[in-house]
Amino acid sequence: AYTPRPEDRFSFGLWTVGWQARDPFGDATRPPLDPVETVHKLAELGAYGVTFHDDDLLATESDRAKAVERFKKALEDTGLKVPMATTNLFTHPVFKDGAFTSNDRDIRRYAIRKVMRNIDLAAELGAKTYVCWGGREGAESDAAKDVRDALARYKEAFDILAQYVLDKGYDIRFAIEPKPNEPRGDILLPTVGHALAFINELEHPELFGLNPEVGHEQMSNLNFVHAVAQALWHGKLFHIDLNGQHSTKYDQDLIFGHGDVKSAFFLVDLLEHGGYDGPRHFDYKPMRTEDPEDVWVSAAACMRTYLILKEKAKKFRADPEVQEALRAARADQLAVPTLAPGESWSDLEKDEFDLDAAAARGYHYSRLNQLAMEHLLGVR
Ligand code: GLT
Ligand code: MN
Ligand code: MN
Ligand code: MN
Repeated sequence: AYTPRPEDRFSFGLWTVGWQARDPFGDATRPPLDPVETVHKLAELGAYGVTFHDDDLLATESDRAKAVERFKKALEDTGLKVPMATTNLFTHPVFKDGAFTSNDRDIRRYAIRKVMRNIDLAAELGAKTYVCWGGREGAESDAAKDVRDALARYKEAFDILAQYVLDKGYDIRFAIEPKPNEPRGDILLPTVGHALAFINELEHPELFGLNPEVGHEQMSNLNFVHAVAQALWHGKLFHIDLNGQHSTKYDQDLIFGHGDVKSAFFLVDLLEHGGYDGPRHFDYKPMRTEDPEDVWVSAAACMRTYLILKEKAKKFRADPEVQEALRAARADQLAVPTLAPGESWSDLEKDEFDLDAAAARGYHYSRLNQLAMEHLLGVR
């Protein structure tokens, strides 16, 4: 029952399983991984798709044309899809002060060119979503740049890229990925909320949505389930990066569910019952302690955990006691508009209301929450 199938729409970035585990204190602990091998392994494990940065394709073959040919052949041989692609605007030293928001104009122009070039490949491979994670767009000092100018340049870059996609006739939408810090001291568009507000200022807001990542909101001590729910409510959940994180420390990129498991449970419940039909994309990093075989164990774990939580969420929703507890909490009443059809503010003045009785009513959330815990702990 927990065997992943392509219908489950699981996808992985080449940079996830391919991470060589270099960190600020130590060298790589694993050899480079050939993208062709990744495609075959992911297909064997039951994944649906693979995603990539322009530069990821060059992991073991420096000739771009050759690398693309080999990658395409692997996709054909396995049937794996490319639902999303993205650009590396953070590794090369040229991006040390940002890409779209670098103080240097020629660097900003180069960055936009680099994205355009990879959008062509993304379109060719059938990707519908183009992720933009601005990891280097930020600063360590408030003296470094005027944030208002930086946001104006950020907007300018996205307006240019939207026009590029429209002029080329590509069926691609952009998904902005927020993150509060790391690698920059402070990153622009740090949370889902900041990004949602920013999108409203763009020339083509309809082409822009979100790619929220579990750990990135949790690094800000925010509730990821709430962030995703709000993105859904705005019609902006274009894509999602699933992983695990233990609260407010460095970006851990753990296996999905290996951080805050209760949040992971409610997240899967939301994704499965909230109308999200996009890929379930894992953006995790196999731990530095792991060898090349462990990497595939960790990839399989992400998918298996998702499927386990999916089944638990389904049982939770179907449990008559849970349904009863939800009614007792009046959770269903929240979906009822506060004014009846045809009513206006003047009708509120006619209400008879027993303030003390209303204040005395309990919501019985302890029982509801315990039922969720028991489903999660496997005793129901
Ligand atoms: C990088 C980052 C991720 C982003 C990737 C997309 S790159 O690994 O840490 O969160 O999703 O650019
Ligand atoms: Mn991360
Ligand atoms: Mn990451
Ligand atoms: Mn991510």
